[in-house]
Amino acid sequence: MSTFTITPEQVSQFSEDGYLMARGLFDAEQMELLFKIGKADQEKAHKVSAAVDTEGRESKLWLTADTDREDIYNGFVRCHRIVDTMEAVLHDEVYLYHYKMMVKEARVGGAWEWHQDYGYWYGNGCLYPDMGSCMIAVDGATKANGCLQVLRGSHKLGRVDHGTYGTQTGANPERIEEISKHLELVYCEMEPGTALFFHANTLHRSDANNSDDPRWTLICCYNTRSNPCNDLPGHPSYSPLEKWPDERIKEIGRRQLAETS
Ligand SMILES: O=C(O)CCC(=O)C(=O)O
Repeated sequence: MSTFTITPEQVSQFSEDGYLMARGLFDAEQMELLFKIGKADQEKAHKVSAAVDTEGRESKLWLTADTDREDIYNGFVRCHRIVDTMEAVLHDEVYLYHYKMMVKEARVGGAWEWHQDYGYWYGNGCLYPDMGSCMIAVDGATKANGCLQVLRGSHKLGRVDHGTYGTQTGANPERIEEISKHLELVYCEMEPGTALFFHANTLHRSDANNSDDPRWTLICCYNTRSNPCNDLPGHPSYSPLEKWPDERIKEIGRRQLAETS
């Protein structure tokens, strides 16, 4: 399979913008395996929980920090093309903080309010915002089905005050209004297999899904080794992450799919 190595220009772009889009980071077979296994996964379906948006709609996800299994999710969260990229943009060794499937179903999936992930993770005792996420499109993500939106360069603002909006942790709306006058709003439309790396202080949100198309994304979140953090369920403190060759995604995925079908 093809290799992916982030270039120095892309590292600079991440430092400037607070995010980096890697189009086609994963190929069609990798994505078909994740799609089929993820959508049929009854164990994870039972773990789905909802955060309610300000309109009362449910934004659903499952989240885990489980690294004990040799499954397709671990194939993704441990793969070099994600972990090496994250280490390059965060300038440190990273470990897995958790991973989650954002389950934005057609017609019913709710919105995510403006926030920084560090708005959530600050409360977990993470001392620095030196953390990041990689969002992988499982379905195509478009404006119509509620793709991620980011404010370009917002990671440079530092941590914005957060409160509770619906049942979500959200950034202060007056502050967002002011920031929006100055920073560009970018809709991150993504084909399946495209990945978006973004900094923990990058302001982001997404609309509710009013379309007929589901919008599932797998988000792999990492903390840096030198960032002290409380050891909480689903939000662990440092333990080394063994990286796996990218080829393992297909090896594991083919086996897992055969076992489950
Ligand atoms: O799935 C989305 O649209 C938003 C996800 C998000 O904001 C998050 O996980 O921090």
